[in-house]
Amino acid sequence: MRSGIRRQKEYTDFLKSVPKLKDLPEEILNQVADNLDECHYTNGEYIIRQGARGDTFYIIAKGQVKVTKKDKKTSEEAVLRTLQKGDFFGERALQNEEVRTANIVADNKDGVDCLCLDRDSYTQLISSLGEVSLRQY
Ligand code: 6J7
Repeated sequence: MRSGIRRQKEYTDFLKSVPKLKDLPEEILNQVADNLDECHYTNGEYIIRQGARGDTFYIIAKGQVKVTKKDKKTSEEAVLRTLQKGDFFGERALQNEEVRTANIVADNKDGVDCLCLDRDSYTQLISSLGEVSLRQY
């Protein structure tokens, strides 16, 4: 089993490879790393469902996901983009306690691994980073 210290170093190194997070102060990166959980999803699984309440922020550690959104008129799901390792998602519903604004679907035959952060840790450690919280699509 990985020791806590080794895992924290592994996570901190990974966070430093994420362009929009890498400039956070080392102390904050360490606190983020301390609060991350590993989550695994199988191919095709909905990680986030549009319209649901959500309390988690995600960073992709392995695989890719599709971002999809339901068309109000046709109810069909359109793919908006795909995200890869090092990309993040799920910040929108954490900004104003609102619901999820799109679907996130695992899109990798070997599954998708994410590092997940709860609402409190996101609010405390990351939400002040405009590049994350105010991201425009
Ligand atoms: Br990534 C991404 N691209 C989009 C987009 O074009 N529109 C919307 N509404 N959301 C997008 N997202 C991410 C964003 O992080 O999909 C997430 C769904 O849950 C969203 O945050 P969320 O609304 O919490």
